[in-house]
Amino acid sequence: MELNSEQIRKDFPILAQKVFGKPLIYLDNAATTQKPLSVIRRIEEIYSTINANVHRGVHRLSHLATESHEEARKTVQHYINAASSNEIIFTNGTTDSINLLAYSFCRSQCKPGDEIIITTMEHHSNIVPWQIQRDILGIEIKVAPIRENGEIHLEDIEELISSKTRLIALTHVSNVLGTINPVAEIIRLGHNYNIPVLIDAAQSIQHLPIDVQTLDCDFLAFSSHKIYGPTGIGVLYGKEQWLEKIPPYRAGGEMIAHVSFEKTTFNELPYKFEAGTPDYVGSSALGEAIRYIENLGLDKIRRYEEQLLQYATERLLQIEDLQIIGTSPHKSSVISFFVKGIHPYDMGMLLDQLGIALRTGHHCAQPLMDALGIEGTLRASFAFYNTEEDIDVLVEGIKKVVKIRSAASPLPTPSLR
Ligand code: 7TS
Repeated sequence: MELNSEQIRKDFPILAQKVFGKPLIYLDNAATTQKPLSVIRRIEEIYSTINANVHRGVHRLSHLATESHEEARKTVQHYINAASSNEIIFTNGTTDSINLLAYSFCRSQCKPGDEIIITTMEHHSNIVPWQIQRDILGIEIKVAPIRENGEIHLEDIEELISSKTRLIALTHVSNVLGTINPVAEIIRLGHNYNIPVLIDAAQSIQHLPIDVQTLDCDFLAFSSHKIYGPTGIGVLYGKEQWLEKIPPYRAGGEMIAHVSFEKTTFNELPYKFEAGTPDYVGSSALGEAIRYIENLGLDKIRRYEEQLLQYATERLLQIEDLQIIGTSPHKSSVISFFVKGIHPYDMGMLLDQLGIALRTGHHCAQPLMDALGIEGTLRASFAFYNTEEDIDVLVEGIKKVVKIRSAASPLPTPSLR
């Protein structure tokens, strides 16, 4: 049985809303996804029944809250097939996960002159944390280029590898181009040179099956809010031998074994990296979101979203002067585009009036925009609750805006350099 999007939409109350009197067409799923009722209800249920701080009390509620939090860790472990739940560190999102790794990894594994390889298509959160460590520690960042159609090629990464390379950090799926990178091959390449690899899975965890043991990645980061879970919680997966080797990032309660004013020893994994009260409500709700996806079936989600991508690509390309940025045959359900003569921001504002939510701008990937020679794009990104009718409304909306615009005095194309 394929996905029944009409039935699924009933699980997402927000989608039934009207915006400016028009039915909401939510096409900003790469920014954040909407939440199913089961996730919303789990949050309410925890606060209504078992709320207590975790790992601290002997009392019943604390025990139940701790159980819920640790159960969620196991749910994440099984979802990405990690070897142990000790390898699942709860953070507050992808950005936090990468900051943790950049701090802990660079300070323990890098000396001045060592190199980190990233790519041109990284989100700022996989650029800036490395730059901060670069400036403190005197390491260097090497950037793999992208090809014309928005792909990364293995040989371009291999060319950057040297005896000083300490880590390769790249995104699985580009949040702008939609490109699905050949991460398995890149991880193998890294390992041929004994270089560990971090995968930023912020844009893949909700679309593609990920098995960290088969992939053999050393680290992987993602955010709950992009996989139908709540905001404020995310995950850093790390191979146990790596997590044992690198020092804690934040310090405080929970991450210690013993504290005296002279000396402190740190807690075991995963708690060594989880200072302070964790977001046990968020982790539990993330677990619920994963259960929701597993019930639908990631393979069905993938097939459905591929159909949407294909349909949207074909329909959008029928619009005169519309150009899609990112044309790799290996794409996830993200389409960046612009229409010649219309600034993406203007287009986005006018589409908003029609109830259509999509994103405009540089999408936190300014170096990619520079490489492409543009300032920004419009971006439509799809989830399994979107339909072909949503895409039809988008296409009609764009045509309407083009018509209004060409009736007014035509703009130059400020988005193009
Ligand atoms: N990495 C990638 C590839 C992303 O797309 C994002 C967020 C992040 C990291 C950071 O995730 P966060 O949850 O820590 O913020 N991307 C987007 C986007 O494309 N539009 O809004 C947020």
